[in-house]
Amino acid sequence: MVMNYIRSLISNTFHTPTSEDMARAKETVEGMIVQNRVAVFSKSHCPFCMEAKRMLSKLGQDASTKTVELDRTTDGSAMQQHLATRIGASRVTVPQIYIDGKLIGGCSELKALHSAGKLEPLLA
Ligand SMILES: N[C@@H](CCC(=O)N[C@@H](CS)C(=O)NCC(=O)O)C(=O)O
Repeated sequence: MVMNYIRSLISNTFHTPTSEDMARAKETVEGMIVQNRVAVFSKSHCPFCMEAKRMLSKLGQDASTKTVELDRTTDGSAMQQHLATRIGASRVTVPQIYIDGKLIGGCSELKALHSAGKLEPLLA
């Protein structure tokens, strides 16, 4: 557990993703988005991510939500790069939240949808 965390930390900090890393990351990200009602690309230390995950949990979405902590995953850095590439951006922040394959945005966008009463219908 601790070794895995140290390995992913070193990998994400010092390792520039190869094309093989990027191909694997793409497959993982696209699979996660397609196979889960709610997909959350998160980092374990990120307060915005914690808030978004808490909100989804309060809305009863634990069973339908797949979360990956990019800072605790060997391909996390490559996955974050792919998340940017797939929306034509040079970089993205975390969390990146997808519902039914559609990008919702980050925590601010999730909260805005919730405040407008538009989140629950998406999750129904
Ligand atoms: N407005 C965004 C802010 C998210 C944000 O600033 N996240 C930080 C982590 S707490 C981030 O992604 N920093 C760059 C990174 O970790 O790559 C939201 O509400 O989700």
